[in-house]
Amino acid sequence: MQVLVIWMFAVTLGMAPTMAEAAVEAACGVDRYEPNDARGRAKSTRGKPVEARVCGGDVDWYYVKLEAGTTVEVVVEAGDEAAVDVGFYPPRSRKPQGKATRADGRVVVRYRVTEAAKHRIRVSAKDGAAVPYLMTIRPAD
Ligand SMILES: [Ca+2]
Repeated sequence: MQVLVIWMFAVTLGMAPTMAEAAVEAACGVDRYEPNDARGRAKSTRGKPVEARVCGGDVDWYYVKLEAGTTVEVVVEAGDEAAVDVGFYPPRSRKPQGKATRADGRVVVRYRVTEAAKHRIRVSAKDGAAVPYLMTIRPAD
């Protein structure tokens, strides 16, 4: 009882995760890129494939530095192309850009880079279930 009261007090002060937040983390599991739930907390892909997971209530933000004049593909393999959404955000863009295709368990977003800068990627789940995925960013051929 005493622990519950202390926890409720901590939640009230915004110090402890609420039940809903704790449930989301438990359902998704924690991957090495968390916390990355907001655009301002986007994590670098470090030029490597990203293995992570999303679920309802958890979104993942990443950034990657790209050179102007190249066309890139962001490939998110999730086993089911209908399970995830992928948004590609050039600098200052509030709306996702690029051409997305869904097939073979993958979502691919293709974009021609016009500015050498950080570009951001948002991965989210279509519904509540946890979705593990592998994301790679590669030059389009
Ligand atoms: Ca996240």
